[in-house]
Amino acid sequence: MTEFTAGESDPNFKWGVSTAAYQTEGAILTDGKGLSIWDEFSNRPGKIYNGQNGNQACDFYHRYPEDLTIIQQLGIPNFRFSIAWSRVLPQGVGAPNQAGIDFYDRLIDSCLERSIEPWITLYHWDLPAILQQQGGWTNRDVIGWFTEYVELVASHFKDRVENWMVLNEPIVFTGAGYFLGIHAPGKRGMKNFSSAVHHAALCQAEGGRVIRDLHSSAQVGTTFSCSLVEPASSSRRDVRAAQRVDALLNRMFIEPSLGRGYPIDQLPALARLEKHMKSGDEELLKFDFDFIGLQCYTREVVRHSWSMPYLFARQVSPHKRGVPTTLMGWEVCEDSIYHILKNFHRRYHLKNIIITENGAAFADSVRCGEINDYERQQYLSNHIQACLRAKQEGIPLSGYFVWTLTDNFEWAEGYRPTFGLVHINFQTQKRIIKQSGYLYADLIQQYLKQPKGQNVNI
Ligand code: IFM
Repeated sequence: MTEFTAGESDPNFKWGVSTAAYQTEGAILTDGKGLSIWDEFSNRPGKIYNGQNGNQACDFYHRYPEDLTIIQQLGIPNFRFSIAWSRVLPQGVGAPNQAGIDFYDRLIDSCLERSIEPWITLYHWDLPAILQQQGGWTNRDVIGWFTEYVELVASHFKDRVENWMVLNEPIVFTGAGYFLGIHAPGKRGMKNFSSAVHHAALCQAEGGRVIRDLHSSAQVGTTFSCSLVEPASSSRRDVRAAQRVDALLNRMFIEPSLGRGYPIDQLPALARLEKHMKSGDEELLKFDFDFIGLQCYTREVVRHSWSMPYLFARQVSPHKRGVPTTLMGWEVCEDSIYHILKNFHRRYHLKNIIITENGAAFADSVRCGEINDYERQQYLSNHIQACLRAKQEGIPLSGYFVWTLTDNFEWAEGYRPTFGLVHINFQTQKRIIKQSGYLYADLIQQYLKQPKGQNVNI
């Protein structure tokens, strides 16, 4: 195990693990569930690595008691999962599906019985397919659809759930799903993207208001993917390119919620968003979140490029730079998470930050029934250490969640990149806890058992 100084202990620090409905649940048509855009997209030929799909995934729908028992066994106190909108509202709006609500009731109760705190993400990319037939996120009516969904879920679970996140990584589901077409629903182009972005930003704030109105003591947050963006050289053109990419990846969704509007000065192409603005929208985009969830995995190095429309920037790939990477091709760079925490705090003076996802996909091999995933252990301890260093230096960081509990369906990449603390044999659904799972358990134990305010060495 890696030794490091974790700074002053904080008994209220939230250690957790994160998952998402489509990546784990399976049971896509069970007990009255409606189809989502991901159910449809991943069953279209040529969309997902090796023709894979999430139809069964980790079968979490049926196996959640076993998975929660693993969380309990590892002593992980917090579990973040998402609700599949189409499981509770198969038509997106209208008649709720009682069996779907019952599933989340059982899941939440089972967490609480095991003293695991549930954290709900309302939207982790699986829009009901029927709503996509009406334009999905490009249709401003999505605000009304989303409000109805959030009201249903928040009013039903508010008696047992304190921690809520509205959206998961809106730049990813709008960028990959409505600009690049590589994620569901497979739409492309600036027109789709700009409308989807503005409506998602409005829903981000509206969802927050709905939860807070229904559940005054709730901790309401939302999550953003983010990466340290650095220029490939100190030339003015590369520095400007890095600023544009930073605006797109790190600023576009948080700034309107803080009342700063979209960062159009940094990325002029975002002026397209103004076409979708109606009077009063600046106000509607604002919401004072109780916490901001940051999800940081890597660093981006970029240079100026005329051939990339709108952004005029392109990534210098980690392979070209000769740096270590994960199975996603992402650079391993714990400085990124440290600087992201520092930069977000310096820029926005946030009152409460939680790392709601961080983790790594590496190839695992089962030997004598065990998985000694050395690279993931290194990755996690280095990243956790970087986070705790930032906290020690005054960043209001109150939690850290590993992505993810079990290996699962990694979107367009299928089951190839394995991020889990727990391995799954997808033929048999047998679970094996990896060494990284035990390392994380150990680290949490060491950290939490230190007397308050005392320096910890983990
Ligand atoms: O698997 C995803 C998750 O759904 C959102 N954040 C990044 C993870 C790894 O790619």
